[in-house]
Amino acid sequence: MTSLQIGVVMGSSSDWDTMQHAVEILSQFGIAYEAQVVSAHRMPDDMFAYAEAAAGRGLQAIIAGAGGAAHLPGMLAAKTPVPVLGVPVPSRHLQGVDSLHSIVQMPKGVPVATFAIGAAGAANAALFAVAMLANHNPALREQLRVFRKAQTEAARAMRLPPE
Ligand code: RP5
Repeated sequence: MTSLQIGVVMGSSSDWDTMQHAVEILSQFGIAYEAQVVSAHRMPDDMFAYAEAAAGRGLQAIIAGAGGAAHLPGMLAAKTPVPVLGVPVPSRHLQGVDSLHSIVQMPKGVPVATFAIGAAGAANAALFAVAMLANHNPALREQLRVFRKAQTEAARAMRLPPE
């Protein structure tokens, strides 16, 4: 059995619609992951415990999604040396621009790699995590090459007007 590689966390189950796109990619590439709710504001002690245990549990990266006052990725990054990939979840009133600003505007010294708002950001965070793991895994790098090639071929096959 492959040991756990990537943690996917989010502030609420309401973030799942967005974050499932990260999980889909990780599944597609056969990455061992876990997914759970870890809320910065509603369960701060659990958040710190998760961050403090992450390196020792072998996590190679944490994909963290949150919406609104999206403090989860930044606070995780503050408490772990494991790379944190932040996904801004679309919010009800400000469409996720608030989430994006909350996640991307980290102070110098505590980075969070921040992705696009919504589904594309979630999928890309997972693809970025796959690329990181592929640095030390030739078979995974080949999988990534095949994925990119299929994407290129699909784009080349596009015809206008779209059906
Ligand atoms: C954030 O508050 C969560 O990440 C979520 O995006 C947002 C709203 O949460 P719910 O009120 O839907 O649980 O912490």
